Amino acid sequence: MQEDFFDASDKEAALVSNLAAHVAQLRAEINRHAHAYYVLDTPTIPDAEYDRLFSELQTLELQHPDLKTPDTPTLRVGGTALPEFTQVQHAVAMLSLNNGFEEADIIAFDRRVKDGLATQQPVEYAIDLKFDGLAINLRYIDGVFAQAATRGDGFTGEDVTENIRTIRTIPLRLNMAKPPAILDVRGEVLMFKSDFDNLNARQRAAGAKEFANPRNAAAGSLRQLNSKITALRSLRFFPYGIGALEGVALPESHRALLDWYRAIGIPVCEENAVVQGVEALLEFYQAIQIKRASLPYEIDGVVYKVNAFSAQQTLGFVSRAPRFAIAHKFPAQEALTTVLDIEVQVGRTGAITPVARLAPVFVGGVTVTNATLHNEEEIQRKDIRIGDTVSVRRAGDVIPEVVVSILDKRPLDALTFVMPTQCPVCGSAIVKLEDEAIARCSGGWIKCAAQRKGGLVHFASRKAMNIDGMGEQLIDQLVYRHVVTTAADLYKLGFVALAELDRMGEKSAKNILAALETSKTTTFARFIYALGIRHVGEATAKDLAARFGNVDALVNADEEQLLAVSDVGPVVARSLRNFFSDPLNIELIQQLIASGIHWPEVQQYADAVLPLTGKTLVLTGSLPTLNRDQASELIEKNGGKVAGSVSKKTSYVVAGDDAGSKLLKAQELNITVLSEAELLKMCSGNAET
Ligand code: D41
Repeated sequence: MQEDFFDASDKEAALVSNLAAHVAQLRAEINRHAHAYYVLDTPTIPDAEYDRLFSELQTLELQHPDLKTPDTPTLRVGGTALPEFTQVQHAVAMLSLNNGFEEADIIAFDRRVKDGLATQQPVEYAIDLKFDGLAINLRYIDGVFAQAATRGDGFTGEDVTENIRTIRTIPLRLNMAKPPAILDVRGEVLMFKSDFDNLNARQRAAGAKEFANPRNAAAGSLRQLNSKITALRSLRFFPYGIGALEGVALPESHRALLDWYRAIGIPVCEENAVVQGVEALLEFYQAIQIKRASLPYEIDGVVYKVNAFSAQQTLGFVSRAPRFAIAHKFPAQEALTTVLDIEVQVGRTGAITPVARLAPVFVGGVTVTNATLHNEEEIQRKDIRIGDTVSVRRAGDVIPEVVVSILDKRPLDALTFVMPTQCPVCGSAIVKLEDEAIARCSGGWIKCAAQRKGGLVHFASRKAMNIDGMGEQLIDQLVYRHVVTTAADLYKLGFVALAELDRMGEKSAKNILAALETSKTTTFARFIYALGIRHVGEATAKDLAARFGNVDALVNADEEQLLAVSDVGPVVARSLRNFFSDPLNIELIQQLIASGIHWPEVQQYADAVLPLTGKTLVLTGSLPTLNRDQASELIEKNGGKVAGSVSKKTSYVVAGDDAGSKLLKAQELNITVLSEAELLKMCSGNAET
């Protein structure tokens, strides 16, 4: 036997070296899977198998501490808490960046660059996104991650090595045969929007404080003395520059540097560009602003850098900022202002929404004077008081909201908001059901003008009765002048009453009357939806129309019959019964129909079993002749339902050209895929769309 050739100590040595090889192999395997999972977003093995490999490595390292290496992935889960952060001197100072806001600032920057380089030719610039995160220096010694430090004041930062080690996309060892003796990678640590939302959901569930925005969450996570907490926070890193470098030649340009980073295993943000001249900078700025909301992370601008390092060197620095780079910032999305008052608004269903009246503040490109506070609980949770200085946020077309109250700035006489007990519009009692966060005015539309107004706006809206020109402002006047009380009154409006209103000429009055007339020809589904019954949205209205076919059948349906409709659960059924058992609502319906509202007779599921009755279809790609609306209408006319995504409940997927992931999902789930021709054939005889 082989063993006879070894003495005892040889045997031990062989076992240890086998073990070392095994541990190294295990580590390499884990790194490979982790890279696929965290960097490439394409997992290569099931999570459970990964966990098994990981805990095997942990166990082996625990039993044989000498086999532990500084780049082992097990260190990524965090370790013991630090008493405090230690200071780190940066080998090369971390500069700051000058900011520009206007095009003129950028044109002036380009002018200075051209002057500095003594050229009239368009300059080659590299463009990066400006991440709203924290600047960090990563130090690699002989290719192994050795230290990470915050920017601090640019000269001295804090040692956050163990926290940074938990960031899965940062390689612990560079992917290169001959690594530099020293490499300082500079970049931004940030949190993706989705990770931020998940974190806040977890904080909420744990009763812990939520973070105001991804930047605060990233900063808070990085400043944890206990890296185990940081490890749970899904931070990311994107490089944007370089500090010290020893033992390897510096790439020639910013772009070449990023390409090199990518090659040695440091993921680079792919939203970047190299362009010639200042016009192209401004074009990129415009284009990225449009894309901004759909990016998975938050940015607060873009950064322009002269691409060639030689030119960067020629330009040099002014005080601590480079002359070769400038940040082109977006208008602020968040700004500070004071809460002048907190009032409540009454919606269509009586929902009472507290609204902060604010000292006017310019944010996200507009002046904001109001911000929603959602509900009473939200005000308590965020501890917002009248008189407080608050941070207000407005992103894109989103309704402005109060993010956080700045407690340091709270005046002594700040007032706590008290939810009124009576509706500010009609004086009826405000009630709050136990299971709802929302308080409501109990007046209903009869007593409460705000609810009447909301109900009428809904009634006239595009997806309901689609009364062209009957908008909020017009309805506001009609309601507050008591010209109109119910939806039926709209159809009694005459020329004189309309022409008397503010901002209403003869022509507009005529147009409104014509629009009212046109709206009378409608569908049963639209009519049901227009009634504004709580919990009855467009889809439920369509189901109800198809199931009951006419007003009498719907109004007289009992709870059991209502529950038989797909999508109608106990809450919706009860809401429908409530609505139809109120004689005033029945009178309203009768008046509306008497005024001439009508619709083509509905084919009912119950009477005729249609070709697609009970089937759910999903559309994907572009069909040869039908557009999306036409295809949906065809399917619904034939008793089918159209859903937005493919699931086990999908009966058929109708696929056209350029069908995407829905088609793949259908194939995965073994769902029959139809062409447009096959769909038309199934519906033949019922295809009059
Ligand atoms: O995304 C960023 N926040 C960002 C910051 C970026 N994309 N590029 C940057 N480039 C530089 C130079 C030009 C000095 C290499 C920066 C910063 N600096 C920077 N961030 C904080 C201070 C300086």
